[in-house]
Amino acid sequence: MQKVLVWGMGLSGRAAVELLREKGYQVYQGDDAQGQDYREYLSVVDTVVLSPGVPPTHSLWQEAERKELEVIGELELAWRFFKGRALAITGTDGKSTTTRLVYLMLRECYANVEEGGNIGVPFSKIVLENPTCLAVLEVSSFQGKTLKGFRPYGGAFLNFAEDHLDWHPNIEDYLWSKRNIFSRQEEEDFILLNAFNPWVRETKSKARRFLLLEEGSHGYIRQGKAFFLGEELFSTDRLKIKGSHNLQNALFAGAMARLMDVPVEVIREVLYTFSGLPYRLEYLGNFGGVEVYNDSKATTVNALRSALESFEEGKVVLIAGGRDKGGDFEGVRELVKKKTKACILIGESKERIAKAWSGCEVYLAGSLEEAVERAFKVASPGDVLLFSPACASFDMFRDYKERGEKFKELTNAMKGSS
Ligand code: UMA
Repeated sequence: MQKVLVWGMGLSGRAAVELLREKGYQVYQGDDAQGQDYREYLSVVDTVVLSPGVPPTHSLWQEAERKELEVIGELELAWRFFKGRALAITGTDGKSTTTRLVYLMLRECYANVEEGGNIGVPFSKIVLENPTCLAVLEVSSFQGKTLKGFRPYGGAFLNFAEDHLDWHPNIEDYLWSKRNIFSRQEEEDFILLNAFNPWVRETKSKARRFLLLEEGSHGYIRQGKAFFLGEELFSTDRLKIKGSHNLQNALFAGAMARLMDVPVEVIREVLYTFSGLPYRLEYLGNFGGVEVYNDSKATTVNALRSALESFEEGKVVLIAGGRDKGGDFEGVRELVKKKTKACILIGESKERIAKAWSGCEVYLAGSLEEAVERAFKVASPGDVLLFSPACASFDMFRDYKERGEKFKELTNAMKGSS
């Protein structure tokens, strides 16, 4: 690696450029949104560093491989300059919450811990500023696909379900990209796997394997108590975060922290005080008797399923829809029917979802604003207003955060007017 082209000037790309410059490499950079053409660089560089958003169908990726240039992602680039230990957390859902929990637990016991990767701070930025730290990394499948030397000391593969089929060519590629995160682990490393999910369970790694969730496996939850390696980790009724998926996240985080020698008391303290990440089934409050939850981060059908399972039957007024990522909406029809009183659908996918949820009380809305207004008309005191889109946000918003903020703003305005 001598002359490098970095493509995509978002968070990852900018951090990669800074890291490479600091290390003395000759760096070229570009971004499709700025109308730049990568072709002029391909005869000059030997390595291409892609931002995670750049898909495998991108002609740059394909042409670079045809020319036998090395193609890596920003996370792999950072790894090459990293001198500390990394913990990698992945899964279709729950990875940000688990990453944050592990970080909060480790921070109490280690002097030099950083949190980054898909959750927010690019790994390249961490490596530039603190290359010997213990890095708790959320790793996405986009980042996983381009890893070649990355070897996390500890790993957690939380769950796996269909997702991101607008980026990965097929589900096999999505699974391969997740498994690739752990494929270079050695015997002294460890990996935590979801025992119930066959795709996860069969992940190959030389590391010490710990299976979680199934009763009788290394860690599980029974009668309101979570256990790992025979030791009681926490009581489920003391957690502030809602839903069975969050119990699983808590178990994975606690088990990972325990394997890093964090005392059980510290694990409990963190779990019993953590109230969740913004936009992930975030409780916004009671608005005229209606409990409002902001789950804008739910970009998959699976995340919607987890959210719905957290509430009582027939009480939920659901707002969903956005850019379709190829999700199986038919697969949740019965659950939607059981849990919701009404569904208000928005975005590009609203007609498709309405068709998939035939038999449910469905309204179509032209904007999120119209949807929120309608939701408050339909909901009665004692009901739950849940915004859990099960779709990407890019048809109407910059990202799920902007979408979540807009929802917060709109519901607050309704509170003001009620
Ligand atoms: N771009 C191109 N060509 C493309 C695609 C993008 O030029 O084909 C350019 C865009 O014009 C833009 C830049 O690349 O200027 C954006 O790059 P990016 O989409 O890779 O985003 P970053 O800002 O670098 O943020 C990335 C992650 N984004 C994605 O994976 C899409 C962030 O995860 C992550 O927090 C950040 O790196 C730091 O590590 C976000 C995400 O949505 C939260 N992740 C997905 C998810 O969680 O579902 C995987």
